[in-house]
This record gives sequence, C-alpha cells and structure tokens, in this order.
Amino acid sequence: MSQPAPIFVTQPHLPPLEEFVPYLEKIWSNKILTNGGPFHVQLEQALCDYLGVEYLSLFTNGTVALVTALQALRITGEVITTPYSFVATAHSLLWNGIKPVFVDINPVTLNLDPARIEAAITPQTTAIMPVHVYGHPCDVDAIQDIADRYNLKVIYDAAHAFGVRDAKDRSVVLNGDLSVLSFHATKVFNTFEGGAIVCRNAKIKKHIDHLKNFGFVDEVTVAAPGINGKMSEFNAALGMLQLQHIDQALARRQQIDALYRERLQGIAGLRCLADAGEKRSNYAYFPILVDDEYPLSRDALFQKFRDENIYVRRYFYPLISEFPMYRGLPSAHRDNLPVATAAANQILCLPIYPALEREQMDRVLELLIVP
Ligand code: T4K
Repeated sequence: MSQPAPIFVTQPHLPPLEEFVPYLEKIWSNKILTNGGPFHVQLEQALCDYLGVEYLSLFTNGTVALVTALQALRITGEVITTPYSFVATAHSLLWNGIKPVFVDINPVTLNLDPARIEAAITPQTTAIMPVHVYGHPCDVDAIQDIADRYNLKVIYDAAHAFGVRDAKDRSVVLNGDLSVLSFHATKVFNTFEGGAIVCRNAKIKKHIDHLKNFGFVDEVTVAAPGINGKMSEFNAALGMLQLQHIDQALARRQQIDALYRERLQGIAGLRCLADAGEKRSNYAYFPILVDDEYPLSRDALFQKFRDENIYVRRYFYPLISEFPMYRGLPSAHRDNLPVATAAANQILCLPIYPALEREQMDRVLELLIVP
C-alpha cells in the first residue's frame, strides 16, 4: 500500500502560475532586474498601503534587514533580546559585534517578558530586540515604557507578524524605532526570499535605502559601509501578485486555527497558546505545548509524527542561548531562562497553511487524540 503524501509544517502559498506570466513578461521586456526597479517601487507602496504604514524599505531577506536595522541606528554594546526565537535574531547582533543579553519570556505569550528587562540593563545596554513570536504581538507599551525611561532603542523582529494589529488596532510594525519583516517562503506573505524594514520617517528610510545599496548616495558618493540588501524585480513582482491573494490565504489560516482549537479542546496534557484574537494574529503557526500529563513526551510525539511522514517542527528548540556561539554568555545560563527552557522542551508546531486539506488535518489530529 502506498504511503500518504508527507505533510510539512508549512507549504508556501503560491498563486496560479499563469497569473505570474504577465509580470515576468514585463521584466523581460523592460530588462530592469534589480536596483530599485518599477516592481520594487510598486511593492514598497502597496505594502505601505496594506500594512497601514508610511515608510517601508524592501530587502533581500529578513536576516540582512535585521543586520541593516542595527547598522541604521548605530547600535553597539549590549542588546536585550529573547532566546526563544529563530537563530537569525541573535545572529544579527553578533554580525554587528553586539553582545546579546538574553532575558526570559512570558509563560503565556512566549514573548520577551517586560517584567524581566530592567534587571538586565547595564551601562552598555543600547537597545531591546523583542520578537513577536508566532506573530502574536509583544507587550509593546510596557517595552516602550522601559525604553523611554532608559533611553534605549527598540528594534522589533517582526519576521512572523505580517498583517498583525496591536491592542490599539494599529499595525504592529509601527511599534518601536524599527520593525523587521521576513517574506521567506515559509512565511504568511512570501516573495520566495525577502524582507523589509518599517521605519518612522523619510530621513531614516533614505539612510536605510543607502545602506542596502552599498552605502551609495549617488554615482560617486558612498556615505556608509553598506551592504547589498536589495530585493530583485522577480521577488518584488511576485510580492505584487501575492498581495492580491493574501486576504484569502489569511482567512483559510484562520479556519484551520479554529478547527484545531475546537478539536484539541479538552485533551489532557495538550495546551494551545491563547488565541490572540482576530487581526491580532495572522495564524502563521499553530504551536501546542505538551505537558507532563500527556501520555507521550514531546519528543516521543514528535517522533511518532515523523514515523507517519508528518513533519511537525519544534520551533523554537533548542533555544538560541544553547547554540555554541551563545552558550558561554552569562545570560545564556538555563537558571536565567526557566520559562524559555520549559517552553522549548514542550513546544510542537502543527502543520498550518492555506492548502492544508481537511483530511490531512484529520491525520494530524488522530495522532494527537489517540496517543
Ligand atoms: N527572525 C525570525 C523570528 C525568524 O523566524 C526568521 C526566519 C528570521 C528572523 C529570518 O528571516 P529570513 O532571513 O529567513 O527572511 C525556516 C525559514 O527558513 C526561516 O525563514 C524562518 N524564520 C524559520 C522559522 O523557519 P527552517 O530551517 O525551519 O526551514 P525549512 O527549510 O526546514 O522549511 C520548513 C518546512 O517548510 C519544510 O519542512 C518544508 C516547507 N518548505 C520550505 C521551503 C523553504 C516548503 O514546502 N518549500 C520551501 O521552499 O527555517
């Protein structure tokens, strides 16, 4: 008997191929492939409109955008951040010669815990880099309050948070000094690879635009040691097309989220993260926590899924603070990070993506319900 097709934690949302052809024809005919071409200009504006922001700069990916965001604000010394994220968050600090200082997370949201930030501030601290994990908004007001009192910058890693709104019903990426988005293939809105920095005024956008183009201000002037962070016309054109399908994709994600929640209710030992509420989530991930009460350990459950060709993921295990380049830091010690350590050992992200079929969800749920 043939095995059912594998199910991955995510599958990129792709528009019908024929819809992309006219975009490609335009690129082929005008022969502008990159360096701020027409699709790049259009996508920056379209994303500003969609997200409800004024200033956005496209990037080749989220990681280069994070590295550049830190450069743009000339962040040095120490930056307070979360160990419970994808490794790119802390790597962006190391690439800038900045020391990450890990602070524990809130047990309900799994985001950086504002109540623990102040104790980690030293004279070297210059900024806070929180992450809206799984697209759920951080406690942005509490974080801004601390930043204001200690004169710190705030750079949000908003890689997961496309289209999310905060408690005041503002685009979540308007918080902090800068917010960084990822448009990687695995994200809610994807341009294959891509990313963006959302900033607050035209002056900083101009500076960021220079930085992503080697520091060039004009043909003969290089104002800063910039990098090549430019998004190509191919990716930008794809972004324009993806935007036409994004609302439909988000609605389907929301249905899947609701169905999982309903079916998982009352299973002893499995906990869903609190529903952040409509518009406050983009349903980018469906994380569950496997408690001691559940008959299987998290890793035994993970393996059980693998054996059935279902590739659930342990985002975020191991913690960033466990990787060799971070584990020697005093703040990386597990005693400093009990909540994050427990979450990393209990977390499992279930498949969620617009094309996930009901029958595939049933396969996933069956394995959870009958361990
Ligand atoms: N900050 C945060 C908080 C982030 O989560 C990320 C990225 C970043 C910063 C950096 O942004 P970027 O520089 O990436 O723009 C994936 C993604 O590569 C990464 O973008 C993402 N976070 C992270 C959470 O997940 P992996 O190593 O788990 O990806 P991979 O290749 O194992 O893909 C997961 C599953 O998705 C596969 O099992 C199958 C499916 N898949 C994947 C790709 C790439 C497809 O079906 N097609 C595809 O093309 O990191």
